[in-house]
Amino acid sequence: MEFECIILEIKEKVGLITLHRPKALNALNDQLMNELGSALKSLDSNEAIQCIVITGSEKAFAAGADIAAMANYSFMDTYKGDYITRNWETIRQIRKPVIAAVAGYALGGGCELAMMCDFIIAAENAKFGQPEIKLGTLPGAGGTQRLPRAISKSKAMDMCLTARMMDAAEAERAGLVSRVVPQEMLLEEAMAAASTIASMSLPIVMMIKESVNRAYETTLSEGVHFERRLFQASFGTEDQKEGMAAFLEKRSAVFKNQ
Ligand code: CO8
Repeated sequence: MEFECIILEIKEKVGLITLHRPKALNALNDQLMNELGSALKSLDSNEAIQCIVITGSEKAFAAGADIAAMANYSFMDTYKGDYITRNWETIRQIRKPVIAAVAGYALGGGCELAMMCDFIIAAENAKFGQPEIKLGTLPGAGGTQRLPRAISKSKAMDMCLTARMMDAAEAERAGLVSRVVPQEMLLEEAMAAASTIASMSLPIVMMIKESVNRAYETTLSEGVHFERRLFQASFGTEDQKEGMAAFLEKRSAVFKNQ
């Protein structure tokens, strides 16, 4: 598939997706979300790929859903036609880790897209916000649900109700992002993190992603039970034998994804 709104590159075992609608600060329209979904699915099913990075430009990761595209929708358009929302859940089906490398604005749907990734590495100029209230609407891709889980109810309410932006330092303090790096280091840092993950056993990586995500969907005791089963399952892999043997033999493990 030819892409117009994203750039897809393969760098060794890492798939790099760059959101690319520079004139609209990477506003997320239907075409972009279609292309993103299709690129993510193709990377997920590509056995040579072990980790995925999504990034934007220096000025904007994404300034939100495309306001021009949705301004005139009626309730029936959005409800019956499922316009706007229909392409947004694909990323949740991806089993390999997805890192968001965010510089500049991550607003509205842009902030929500970053939060749907497994973790966020931010450049010092990153700004996160849910300004939908200023447009007479509210976050529609999980902002009101994922923000409270990520940064507490108080800060989530503050951001969603006042539309104020959070800078990278505050986002790191609040736990929204895992690390903040100088802007010129952003892609290097994200790709290095992705390469580190890609050097591990892919089935184990996928089990860890599944298990951490379960923490958001269930009770502590169910989550711990789920984790225990996956931990036990890891002893059925060749990679566990290799990882532990390599430690005992004081050498680097060579994982076969088996
Ligand atoms: N949609 C469409 N176009 C946009 C958007 C957007 N979200 N953001 C910026 N643009 C366009 C501008 O219209 C402008 O285009 P043009 O040059 O043709 O006039 C161009 O990008 C550059 O923008 P600015 O001139 O405004 O640049 P500034 O540097 O002055 O300002 C800002 C940057 C602060 C980021 C400003 O552009 C802004 O406030 N943008 C809108 C931010 C916003 O409100 N985002 C939330 C959108 S609503 C949303 O995301 C709902 C999510 C629901 C998802 C549901 C799916 C399940």
